[in-house]
Amino acid sequence: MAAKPDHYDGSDIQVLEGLEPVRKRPGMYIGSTGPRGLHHLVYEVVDNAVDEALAGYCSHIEVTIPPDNSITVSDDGRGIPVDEHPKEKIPTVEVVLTVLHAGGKFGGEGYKVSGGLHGVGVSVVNALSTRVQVNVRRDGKEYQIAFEQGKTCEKLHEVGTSDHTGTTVTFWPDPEIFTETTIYDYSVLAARFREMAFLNRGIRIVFRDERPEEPKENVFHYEGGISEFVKFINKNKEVLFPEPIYISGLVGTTSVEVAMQYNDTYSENIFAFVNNIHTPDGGTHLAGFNMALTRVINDYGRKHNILKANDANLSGEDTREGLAAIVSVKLEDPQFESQTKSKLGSGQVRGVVNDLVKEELSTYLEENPSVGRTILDRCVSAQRAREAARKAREAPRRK
Ligand code: 28F
Repeated sequence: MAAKPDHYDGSDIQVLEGLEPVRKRPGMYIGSTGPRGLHHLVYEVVDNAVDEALAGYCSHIEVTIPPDNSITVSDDGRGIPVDEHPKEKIPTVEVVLTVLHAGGKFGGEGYKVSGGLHGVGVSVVNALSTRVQVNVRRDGKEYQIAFEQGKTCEKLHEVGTSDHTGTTVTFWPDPEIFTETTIYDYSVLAARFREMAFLNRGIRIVFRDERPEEPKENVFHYEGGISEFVKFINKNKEVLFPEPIYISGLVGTTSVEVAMQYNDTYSENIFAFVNNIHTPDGGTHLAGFNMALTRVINDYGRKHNILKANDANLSGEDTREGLAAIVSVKLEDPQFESQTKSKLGSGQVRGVVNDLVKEELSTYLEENPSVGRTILDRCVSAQRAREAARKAREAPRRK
């Protein structure tokens, strides 16, 4: 007879409460129960497959919308473990699906690069679905387990043998929760899957819509990663040099990737991400990039006498005009500034990105003087145009 626990810790309480809190306040977990929340459910499941890919065990992810109102995500990873969970005495896969935040990585084997929900876990999807069915291919067998509104309705059982491994999750969003709509928008999902493929070079996401109205299929796979992302942004524009500049580095457990390429427009298209989450309000990663960019371009201009001694320094705006760039950082336990998690607050990232970009970009320009020259000319002309516009605004109005 196991000794009665004389204390309950967080996870016990979580198991006791089950997933009721999620159904009571879904907005707390998925932001909203409108279309955005509906799509977040898919991102949460796909993110777990992407995590398995980033851990190096999966390369192929398939997302299918069958004619009924479900959605299926499949990967060729190791398969969620089915052994009995040491503490909960039920299969691990059942713990992952029924205990809040249980899907997090065990041990130090990499960290969860979560998506828009910031890794609340697939148990949230379970709570907000009328049915979830999970098939695990592992140890030469295929297992199945199913849930209704987060509660196990079919215990784990073998359904056959399998010569490959992986996980498949099919879920039917609950119309009691998603009262506005439970119909998926293909283009919204496709845009996010394309972004995930750009941000995680090499992964392949096959997306199929089998609904009769408009059956279609897209494959998102970019070996060039964020350099291809920048080319995609510059697709219909004239670019100042053919290949985006690519910078990457790993400082401790923080990985930094930057791709940048100037085009001939006056707009600035710089997008920053943390663990694959878009941070529209920027933050320390973007600040580190902007600081380094302006510093390196000014230093290069001075060193090669393109900026004369009495020329004013180029401003941040001058150096970002016409720039398409992706700044993507991946780190453990990122600190966000705002509740909407749209701005990165982690202080040390600013210095990490700044040092890396300063080092790598200045080396790149020294090794590619024609690109260096082109960028300086572009920024100096931006500065002159801004200066002329300022003078025109300040000129006394003629009578
Ligand atoms: C269709 C969505 O969810 N794929 C997943 C894995 C693989 C492992 C795992 C997932 C370890 C114990 C917490 C397998 N073998 N696709 C997915 N693939 N979760 S989710 O482990 C879960 C953690 O519980 C896995 C060895 N280590 C990890």
